[in-house]
Amino acid sequence: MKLYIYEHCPFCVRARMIFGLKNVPVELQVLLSDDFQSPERMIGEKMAPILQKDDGSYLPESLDIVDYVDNNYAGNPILIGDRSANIAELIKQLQQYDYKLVCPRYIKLGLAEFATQSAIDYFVTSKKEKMGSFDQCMAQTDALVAEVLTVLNKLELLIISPEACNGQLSLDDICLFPVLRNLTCVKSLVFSSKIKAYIQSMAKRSKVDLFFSKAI
Ligand SMILES: N[C@@H](CCC(=O)N[C@@H](CS)C(=O)NCC(=O)O)C(=O)O
Repeated sequence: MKLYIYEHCPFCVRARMIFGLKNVPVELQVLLSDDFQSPERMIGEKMAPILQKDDGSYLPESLDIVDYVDNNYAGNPILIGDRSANIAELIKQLQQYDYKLVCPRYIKLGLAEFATQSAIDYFVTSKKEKMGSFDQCMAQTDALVAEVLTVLNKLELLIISPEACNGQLSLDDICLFPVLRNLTCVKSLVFSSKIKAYIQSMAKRSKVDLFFSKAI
């Protein structure tokens, strides 16, 4: 199977996780951020992730990909834990910081989807309407980090184990880890040891890289 992704995309990380967690081999192919043609040819719109199945057909939508792999590969499903409404609420709150805190950093991390200037230009222009200039967002880092920390303090109380936030792997891990992983590109954001342990354990088991070493 082949998975088309953007490295920065939290939805793509969801799809990558299930392959890592179940040890199912997959070829990763990073799309350029301004490549409309490839995704439109595969699924009729510009959107990632896209899974190309073994039969050559294409499956979009991160949670559909997770469900497909979990139910059809490498034995019994592993995402069998209950979900938590409290975790879901905190994920929603953390997702709001993807724009102002994390997007301006993505283009500086050397990610494959931003390998060309036109790919960077497309990304910056497409986000401008929702978030203003990237430089203005970077200047708000301290205030945004303080806000994120208040959410992370609540999350800390809910994480039961570094192996699975609710104690047993569930879709909450598939939705929570990608959001935390992307926050690892914010240099001044210091995670508590409990949350850091969760991030590092999930990264290892999912085989998804973190951004700590290139954080800005
Ligand atoms: N509901 C979709 C959302 C995927 C999504 O929003 N992907 C973004 C990247 S983070 C995308 O491809 N946006 C189009 C673009 O970048 O132009 C899923 O879960 O797969």
